[in-house]
Amino acid sequence: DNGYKLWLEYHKVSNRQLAGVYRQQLQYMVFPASSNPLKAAKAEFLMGLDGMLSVKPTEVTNIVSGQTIVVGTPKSLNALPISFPDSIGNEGYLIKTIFINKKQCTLITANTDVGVLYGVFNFLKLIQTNQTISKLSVADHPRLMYRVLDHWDNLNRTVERGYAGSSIWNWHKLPDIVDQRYIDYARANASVGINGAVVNNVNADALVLSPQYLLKVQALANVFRTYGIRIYLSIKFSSPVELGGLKTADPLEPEVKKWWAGKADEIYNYIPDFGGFLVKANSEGQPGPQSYGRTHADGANMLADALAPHHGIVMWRAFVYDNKVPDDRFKQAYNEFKPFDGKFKDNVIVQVKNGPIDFQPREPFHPLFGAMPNTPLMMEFQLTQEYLGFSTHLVYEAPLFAECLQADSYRYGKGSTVSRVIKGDFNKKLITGMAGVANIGADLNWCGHPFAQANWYAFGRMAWNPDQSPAEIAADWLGMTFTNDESFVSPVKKIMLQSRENTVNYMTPLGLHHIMGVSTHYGPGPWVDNAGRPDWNATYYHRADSAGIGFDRTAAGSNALSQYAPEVKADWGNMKSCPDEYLLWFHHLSWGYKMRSGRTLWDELVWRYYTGAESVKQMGLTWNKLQGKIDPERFAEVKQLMQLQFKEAVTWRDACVLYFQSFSRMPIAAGSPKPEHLLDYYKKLKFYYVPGIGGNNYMTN
Ligand code: BDP
Repeated sequence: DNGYKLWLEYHKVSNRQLAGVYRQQLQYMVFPASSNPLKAAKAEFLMGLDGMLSVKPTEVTNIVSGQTIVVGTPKSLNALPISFPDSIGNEGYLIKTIFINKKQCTLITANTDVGVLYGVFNFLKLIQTNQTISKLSVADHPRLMYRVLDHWDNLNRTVERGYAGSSIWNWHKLPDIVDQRYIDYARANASVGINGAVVNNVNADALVLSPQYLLKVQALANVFRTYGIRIYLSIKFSSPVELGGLKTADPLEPEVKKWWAGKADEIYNYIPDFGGFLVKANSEGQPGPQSYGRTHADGANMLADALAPHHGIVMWRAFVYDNKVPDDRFKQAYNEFKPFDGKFKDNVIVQVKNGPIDFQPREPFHPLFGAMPNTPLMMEFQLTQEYLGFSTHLVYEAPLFAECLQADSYRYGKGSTVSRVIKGDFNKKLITGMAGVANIGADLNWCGHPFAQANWYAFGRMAWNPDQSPAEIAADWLGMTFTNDESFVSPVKKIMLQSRENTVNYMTPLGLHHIMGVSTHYGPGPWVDNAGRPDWNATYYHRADSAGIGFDRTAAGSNALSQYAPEVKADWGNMKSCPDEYLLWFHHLSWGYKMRSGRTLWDELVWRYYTGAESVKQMGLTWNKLQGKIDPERFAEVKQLMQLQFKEAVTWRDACVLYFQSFSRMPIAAGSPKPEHLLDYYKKLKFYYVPGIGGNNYMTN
């Protein structure tokens, strides 16, 4: 098994008795399908049942018997005497055991065709995870409107921060060749409710808006539409100059506004349901409104005006930093965006990374969440493992997502979690959304590491409902992807749930951050102090010296904590109440500082590094015992990956412990294996040609 089928394996139901019960309940079906989404839903339904049960329900147009499955919208099923609920919205669905003409049937219904598709995927999931289907009453709907994958894919098919091969979009062959992969991609997305895809890198090439490329984009949009997915493009703010030959891209210039309005009209000619633009402006060298003395609001609103007649949106990124905040990069996005609260047009959503720096293994939630009551904020998570060991390390990210989503911003009193903020609980007028930077490439198994697929899956589930539990999602994913055998699911679920904490421990324990190798972000680089800019250096973030370690962000330091609500500021600002997990994010502490555990800070740091690496070893031992429970290909692949991960975790541990020891001058606790090499060895390690920035050269190695 090469993993290509993702969680849509539809493997045989191995419990024969259960399979018999399912077959019994699936003898007939009423499934009229005239639209593309309904046809896709029906094809999926039949494929799933065939795979799992080798059964094909007899198609009927009326209820002739019980054991009939009835699938459709009020419109497509209008011939049947069914009372439909109307509370499930446009994308919600209902799966319910009902009686029609006194015969017991299973109804899968929704108000829209795409809702039916979601219902079908969820019905199949019940069988995939061996649930009973005899007394069903499942009603569900998405809590967020825009559930979008952001591909950082360049037009030359390199993928910025992509670790799963080249881009799946074959721009060269598009629009003539429509690869089956595009369809399978769309199926996978629809199965978890993802309804948008930004197909090109945020560091955008203006070329993507040329007629030649719009035709290619149109071909993808035509595939996606069937599966309820809208296509979006990242745009380069200076496109009017580069593509349109104008002298300026100043958003307040009438000719610039006209150019964008014309471009929007042109795009909608090709793609009537085009989603809109994603914009990275005035960040990491990208052009933006500030290049012309204008503001983020000026830039975003100008584009919003161009898209509004067509119902498109602008996703304007808050990931901005340059040298403007000399004391702390942490503070820049808040400083730049907070003053514009309420100043953005209704179809603008500000896309904010989960944390204030950049997708670190652990970050506190971004202070903008809750701080802009009149502005829609879209969560941006990173699925691709830029700072989490690329596609070599098993890191299940749902716990990272949940930690951020369930964090309390206190902005509207106790219980105003980030999840509630992004769901628009405190301002019902706002549009809502979540974006995930995709971890998908042309590798056979899509994501590089078989377990990285779980992050794509979990992202979709949590974009649909940000409050879902990582444990439940992991269990579903394992059952659908590998097997429902509890003797496999139970230990592997534990591995998954523990995996992110392991990685935090062997990379950046106790609130350390951004100490990876410069630019590529691969491997340890806590010693990096000569990058192009101060805030690209690891030393800027950890501030280790002979007295101690950590970034003081209290009032005595950069005071970044003042960007949070008073409750959060008080909690994290006091080293006694600040959780260990965030300690060095906010405090510079002496090496001898007494931790909650009773250990000194130095001993605790070392202990975490060792525990992290040790847990990877344990994970590997657990995995090895599971041989025979899943297919040999994926078993062997994961086994090797875990061995490599352990090797790399040890490198991380030894490099960091030795480096920090050069400041603390304290010993590694007795009993721990000594690092194999001297610090200098780790400093000199070179990782040639590791995947990195791809075709963009705004940063150099
Ligand atoms: C950082 C990446 C860089 C991206 C940037 C972004 O290192 O490659 O372009 O984020 O989000 O994480 O724009």
